[in-house]
Amino acid sequence: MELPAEVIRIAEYIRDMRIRGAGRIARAAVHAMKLAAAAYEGHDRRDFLEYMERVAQLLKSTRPTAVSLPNAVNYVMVRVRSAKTLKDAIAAAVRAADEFTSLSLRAVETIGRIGAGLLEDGDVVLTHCNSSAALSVIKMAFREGKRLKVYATETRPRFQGLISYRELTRAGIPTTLIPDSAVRFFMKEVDKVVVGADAVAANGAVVNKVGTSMIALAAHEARVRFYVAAETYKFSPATVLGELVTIEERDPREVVSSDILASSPHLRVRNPAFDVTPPEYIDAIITERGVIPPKAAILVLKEEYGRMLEEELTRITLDIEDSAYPAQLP
Ligand code: RUB
Repeated sequence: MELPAEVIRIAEYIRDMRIRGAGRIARAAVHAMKLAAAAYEGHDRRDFLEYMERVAQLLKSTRPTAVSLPNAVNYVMVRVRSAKTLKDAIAAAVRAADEFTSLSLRAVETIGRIGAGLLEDGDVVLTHCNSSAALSVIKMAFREGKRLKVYATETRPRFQGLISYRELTRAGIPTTLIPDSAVRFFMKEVDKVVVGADAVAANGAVVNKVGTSMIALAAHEARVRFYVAAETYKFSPATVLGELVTIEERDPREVVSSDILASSPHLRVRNPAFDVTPPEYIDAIITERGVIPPKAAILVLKEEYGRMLEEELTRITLDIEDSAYPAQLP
């Protein structure tokens, strides 16, 4: 069966960033899976599984960095695969998608409540890009009566800082937009930095919008606290096994116009969308389970994906045994 047009459209919207931000991407993906399951017209469980695997693949292929995306898709697929009948598998997809969406929205809200405790009355906060989790912290602290001022970086080349500026201003928070390159200039006025995450690695390193690691360096130099707000479904199980998070490189036309590119045949442009901030530059990660030091990321992963990781390790061990030993046996 062909994939429904609406599912293909959601995948396109994620790829071209009309739907963006790690949390929103994850929720849009499970919504697409729910639509796909409800639109299935066949009569065979195996055929349905194969169809849902194609949906999962399409969604996972849209953007490579936000780990929330494969984690969300896998959340649904694990439940779909374990259903015994076609009817149960369809119902499992719909239920899992709804479950994920509500746990995700609740997590962002809880992060706001927990993180607000880290901000104090009178704080000047700097944020980068546009993160629902980071803004949830700032907005909640403001709602609690803390008088805050925010610097929002413009976030070249896609200017997501403008979205943050609008969202914070709408909430009544005095916000100033600054060029990314002015971060160090303003850092002496800043009390705390709060950013989001696309992925958190097992060693506590955080992958977020490109520029985040430079902000962390500037904060470190000025002894300004640097907080990351991240739901636990942004923690990457694959990094426990040593895998690196893929950094997306986007079209050079996001950096310079097609006209300039066409008239400058020797101009080379690179456009990484994310960078990695080492755990040493992060004071704490605010999750819906509580505030943790970055080095405790491995514990969150163990708690969240313990069984899955054990299965993966067993699979790898078996693969190694299968492939390596027979060659050496007589
Ligand atoms: C968005 C970005 C955000 C994280 C966290 O990048 O880096 O900081 O995704 O966002 P892009 P949230 O605009 O390229 O998707 O807290 O909303 O999940």
